Amino acid sequence: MKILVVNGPNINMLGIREPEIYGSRTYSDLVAQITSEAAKLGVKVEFFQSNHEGAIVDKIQEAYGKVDGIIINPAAYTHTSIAIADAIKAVGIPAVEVHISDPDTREEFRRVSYVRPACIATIKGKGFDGYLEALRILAKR
Ligand code: CA2
Repeated sequence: MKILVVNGPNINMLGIREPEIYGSRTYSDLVAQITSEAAKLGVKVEFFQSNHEGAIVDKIQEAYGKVDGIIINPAAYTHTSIAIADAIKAVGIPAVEVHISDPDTREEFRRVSYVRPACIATIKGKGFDGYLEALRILAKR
């Protein structure tokens, strides 16, 4: 089983600022934590982080027929991107939306998620553990 883990804009900056919202661990720490959980579950993982909407759409399309599940934190594109939502629907790969913080309890503009209806589950507000939960959900399928 292979899972693609997609992270959107500024996730590569984790740990650098706003530790009160996103914690003090870095993107490399996140990759290490998911890699370790995946090994325990016997799942292969591929990581992709981009600050560009089109690159994320391209990556999701490339996953068609090659990947069994997608974990996606679209970051700010969550609240704006119909293109990413459409790409998830187009490939038909089960996807889990993950957010480190809980966007529904923050500013009004973070309360909409275009991606949510395209996903089988949403995990929010659980920090990095949310990605591990998403991995377990997809591994069980
Ligand atoms: O809580 C999440 O995981 C978010 O997807 C993170 C996004 C935000 O736009 C979403 O509303 C919720 C932000 C990604 C990281 O942004 C940083 C900001 C400052 C310092 C480091 C990262």
